Amino acid sequence: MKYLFLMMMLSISMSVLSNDNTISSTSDTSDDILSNLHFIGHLSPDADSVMSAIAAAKLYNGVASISGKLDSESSFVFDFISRNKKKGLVLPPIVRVTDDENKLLPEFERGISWGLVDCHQSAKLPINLDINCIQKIIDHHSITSSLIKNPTLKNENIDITPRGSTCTMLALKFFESKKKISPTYATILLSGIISDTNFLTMKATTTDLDFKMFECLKEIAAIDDIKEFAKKMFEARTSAIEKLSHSSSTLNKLLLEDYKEFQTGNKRVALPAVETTRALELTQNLNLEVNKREILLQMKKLKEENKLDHIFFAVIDRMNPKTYLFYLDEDELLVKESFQESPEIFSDNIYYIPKKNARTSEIFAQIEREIQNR
Ligand SMILES: [Mn+2]
Repeated sequence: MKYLFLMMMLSISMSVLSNDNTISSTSDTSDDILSNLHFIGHLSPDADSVMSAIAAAKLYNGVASISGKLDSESSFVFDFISRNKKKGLVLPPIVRVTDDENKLLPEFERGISWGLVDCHQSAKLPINLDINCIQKIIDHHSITSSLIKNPTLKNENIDITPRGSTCTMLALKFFESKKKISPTYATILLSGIISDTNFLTMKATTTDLDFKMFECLKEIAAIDDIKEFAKKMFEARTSAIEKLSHSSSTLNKLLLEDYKEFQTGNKRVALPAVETTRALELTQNLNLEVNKREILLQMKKLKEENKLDHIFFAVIDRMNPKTYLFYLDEDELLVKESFQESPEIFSDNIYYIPKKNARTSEIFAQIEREIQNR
């Protein structure tokens, strides 16, 4: 019965796939060059990049790798798998290939062929990773001009298709290849989808295929209460973030938790952000005088060190999308004018943006429009 349901779901998703305009090739070649690839996601990994590296390694007989420290959501998923051994879940292997400075360890610098998941830009990879050794790319982010240029990377080995998560793309590839997905790998793939689509609530990026793959995987995974699972995953991230906010000596790490820089015209803008299920509580804590002073000091430091024109720090709520935006004095006018339609001062140097589905990219788009209008 379950199998029949899966096949039904899959035939629906196949028709969706053939009707939309993906830029990718869906046939995966079985070149020699593709055997034993090390699959790797972006630096500062999130659950989607970790889980898609694990899934791709399974699907293509490669090695799952991680650049940087395991994030708190992925670590929750690994704990969940370990706790559910009796249900047949088995912890999949993954190798950390970088040191604490985010550089590839010497043994991974040469003689390794890489498969990229969840990213297609060299700026998001360890600085000493040779891009000429990248032989495959699977990414759900919209294609940018900074797509890696490697003459030996064949077009048919690049799949960049806008989806809610890379795990959605890999789930489809599993089903298409008719390889069996075990409950462990269904859990792995589900976790990536849950994290990147914010449990399928991220309207701007979540596609029909994300919903369909989610349903198919849910049938296979050994998770009793998927909603509770998602909630606990987000809680794990929230507690890790809150821990960093408890002492002024770790507040700088909070800014580096998800640090992103953007270029607009000749202006360089950084928008570090944290996503939490308790954004108001976190912001109230960060608004305490000693904490706020430290946050603003660290922002100034980053601005100088990275030669930025502007820097903002966003605390984003995952459950009821809204954002608290920290800004430096000199950017007060820019922020005010960027968010004219819903301005609200939470406190000095903190703006409250009651916007649905706030993401760093949307916040940046608002600021970028204002910078360009100046
Ligand atoms: Mn992703």
